[in-house]
Amino acid sequence: MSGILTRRALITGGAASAGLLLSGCDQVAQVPAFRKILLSGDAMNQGLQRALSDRAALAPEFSEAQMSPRFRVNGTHKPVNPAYDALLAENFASYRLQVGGLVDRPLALSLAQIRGIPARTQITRHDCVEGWSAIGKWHGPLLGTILKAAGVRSSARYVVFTCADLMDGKPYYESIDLIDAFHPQTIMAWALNGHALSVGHGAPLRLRVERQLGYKHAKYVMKIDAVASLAGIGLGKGGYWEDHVDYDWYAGI
Ligand SMILES: Nc1nc2c(c(=O)[nH]1)N[C@H]1C(S)=C(S)[C@@H](COP(=O)(O)O)O[C@H]1N2
Ligand SMILES: [Mo]
Repeated sequence: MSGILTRRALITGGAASAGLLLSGCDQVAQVPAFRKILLSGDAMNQGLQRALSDRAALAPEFSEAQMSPRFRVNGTHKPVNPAYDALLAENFASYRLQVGGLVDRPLALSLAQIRGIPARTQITRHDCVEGWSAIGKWHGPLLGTILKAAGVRSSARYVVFTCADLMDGKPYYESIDLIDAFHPQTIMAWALNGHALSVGHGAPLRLRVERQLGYKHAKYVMKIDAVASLAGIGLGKGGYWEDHVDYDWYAGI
């Protein structure tokens, strides 16, 4: 076995493959081939290496006692989208997370399959640029585990999230680079504070990218695409707010 996750391992989710997934995702950041992709080419220099090691730092995690009594809902409270209504009406039974773009093995994962992937639980602080924060306990598989299963091609540089809520008739979207995508705290969360995500918090699945500001944490994620460039996404700045209100694309804190 090469150590690269197979789609079968992800989908069968048995005990043996679960162990494989777990060890696989722990190792992702260390995999020499992967680091080589990140550091290849002309950009390889000391400054980049320093940036990379800083960016591998972990966001603070908190104790249960520090959790906020209430976690505010912000942005979309409920997508106004008949397709989303239909999914919600059957409790997301026919929801499929599409994983595509520059991948060798496109995936369409049901919620049951996603819930079968070994998950991480993390109590972190969410910081919204609108001036509020909340500490909550998020649970879900590493985005890196899913991307490994899909086989992200070496030509990819970013992952783009397409959401179910429509802004001016078009889906909300966000993007992060592969460093954040494979960060050990970047998860696709399906639970908050021990309960399946509410509609307000992005049911059935939302991104947690813990070292970045709140608007990067895409809710209602329907599709994840690996891409080489953000030029063709929305208006080209990589996210709805980046394109429309001039928020920074890199919202690392
Ligand atoms: N799809 C989608 N994702 C989104 C938003 C949104 O409006 N639509 N708002 C963003 C902003 S600005 C914040 S602060 C958080 C809020 O997440 P919460 O509602 O779970 O607190 O979601 C982010 N992700
Ligand atoms: Mo926000």
